[in-house]
Amino acid sequence: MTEKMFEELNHAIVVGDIDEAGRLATLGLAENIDPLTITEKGLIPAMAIVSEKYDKKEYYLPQMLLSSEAFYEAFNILKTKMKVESKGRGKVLIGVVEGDVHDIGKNLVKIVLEANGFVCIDMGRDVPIEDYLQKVAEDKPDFLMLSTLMTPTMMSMRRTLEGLVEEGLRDKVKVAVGGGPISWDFCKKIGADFYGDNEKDALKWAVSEVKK
Ligand code: B12
Repeated sequence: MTEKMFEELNHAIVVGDIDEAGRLATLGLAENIDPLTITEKGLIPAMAIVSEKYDKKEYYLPQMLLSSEAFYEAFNILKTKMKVESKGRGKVLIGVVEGDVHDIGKNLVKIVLEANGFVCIDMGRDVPIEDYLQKVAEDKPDFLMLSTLMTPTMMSMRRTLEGLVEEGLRDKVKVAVGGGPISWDFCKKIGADFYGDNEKDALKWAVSEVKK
């Protein structure tokens, strides 16, 4: 897949052309391009453009929805060919916090971790705090990774951390947080261990923690 085709894939997602996004993803795979590379070059930049357009009020909810659907059309095709390495590097419980349905970022973090030997238990999106607490207690993951893209739902993140402390689970799991409104400052305030800007940060941190 040439740079031009990555551009075309980004364009298909930006304009919400679901069929074209699927076609180009399939084409990329047929050309033996690594699905993670296609995701990084052909899909992620598109969502940054969509965000910009929304901020500038060029896009509204319907356009965002179409772009997300086009993103997932391509992503789901690529996902089938992504290598899940079973190096057993560690177990990650990952999800989007209660009240938030934005899951594209979380899914990217998950796929990159899986491709690098981590086992991920995906809680999905808009997940009640109690579900996280129950899963941490039952499944004993090494890492809990929480995502949110909205300011109001930052509180769900804080309450999840508080819940871990109340249930005596906080020292049993390492916690990373991320998403648009999250920062190192907020991470420290709520007592999480790590804040990451993107999927590469999440992976780097998890790998470094495993080595300790
Ligand atoms: C696509 C989108 C949608 C799609 C979501 C589809 C889906 N399945 O995810 C749809 C159309 C459904 C949607 C709905 C809404 N949206 Co919206 N949406 C966006 C948009 C344009 C892009 C988000 C995205 O996918 N980015 C691409 C991915 C790759 O980036 P990312 O998510 O940031 O993830 C990366 C990093 O943050 C990091 N990361 C993420 N999680 C984690 C976790 C860990 C542990 C780590 C280490 C790292 C990490 O790594 C990821 C990969 O690089 C953003 C704009 C923006 N600036 O974010 C608005 C945005 C998030 N939405 C917004 C809003 C307000 C809404 C709605 C409330 C709109 C409405 N009026 O109904 C609803 C939400 C309903 C709800 N209860 O959740 C606001 C939130 C404002 C705020 N600060 O509170 C934003 C910021 C737009 C804006 N500028 O106002 N949205």
